[in-house]
Amino acid sequence: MNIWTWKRGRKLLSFLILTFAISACTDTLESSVVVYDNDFSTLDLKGFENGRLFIFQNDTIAGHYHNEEVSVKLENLPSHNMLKITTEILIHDSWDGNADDGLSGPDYWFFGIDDEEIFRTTFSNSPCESTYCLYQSFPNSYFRQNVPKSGSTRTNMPGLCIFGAFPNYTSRYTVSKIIRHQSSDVKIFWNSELRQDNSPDPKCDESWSLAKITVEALIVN
Ligand SMILES: [Ca+2]
Ligand SMILES: [Ca+2]
Repeated sequence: MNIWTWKRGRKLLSFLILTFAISACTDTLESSVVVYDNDFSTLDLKGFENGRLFIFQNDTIAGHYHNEEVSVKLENLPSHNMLKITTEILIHDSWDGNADDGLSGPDYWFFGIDDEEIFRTTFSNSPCESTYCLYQSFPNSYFRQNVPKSGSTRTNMPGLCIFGAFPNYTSRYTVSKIIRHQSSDVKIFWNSELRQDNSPDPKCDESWSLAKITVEALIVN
C-alpha cells in the first residue's frame, strides 16, 4: 500500500467511526406535550414575578423591560427529561448589538431556567452600512457577528420610546431551545444587560418585551 492509499484509507476509517458515533447518539423523541402556552391575550400572569402587561401595536405583551429579571414558575409538569422553551420577544428602539465602545454595548439579552443561564446573545436595531455596522450575535449565542435583525420574524414596527415615531425600530424574534430537565417544577427567567452610559434615560433608549411563551415537555430516549 502506498502512502496515499494509506492516508485515504485512514480518512475513510475516521469518517466511518464518526458516522457510527453520530448515529449511535441519535435521540428519538418519544413524546411531546405543550404544558404552557401564553401570548398574554387573556392577561394571564399566574406564576410570574415582575410580570406587567401593556398594549403595543394592538397586542398585549409583558414589558417593557430594561435590565431587570422577569420570570414564571411552572409546577406539576408531566414526566419529562427535556423541555423545549420557545419565547417570542420584541426588541425595542436603539439596541447596539456587539458594540464594544465601552459606552453603548454590548447589549446582551439572555434567559435560563432554575437560576442557570441557558442562552446569551445580543441584538442590534442599528443601521448597517458597508463602512459602519453594529453587528448582533443572534441567531447565534454571543459572540458572533451577524448583521442587525438577523433571524427576526418581523421588523416593520415602530420603536416604543426614543424611536416611537420611527418605523422599523421594534424587531420580533423567536428564541427556541431544548434543555435537559426532569423536575416537576421549573422557573424560567429572562433578563438583559443593556448598556447606554450616555443616555439620561437608558430604558427609553433600548428595552425589550415578552410577546409569547410556549413550553413543551419532551421525553427523548
Ligand atoms: Ca442604544
Ligand atoms: Ca446600548
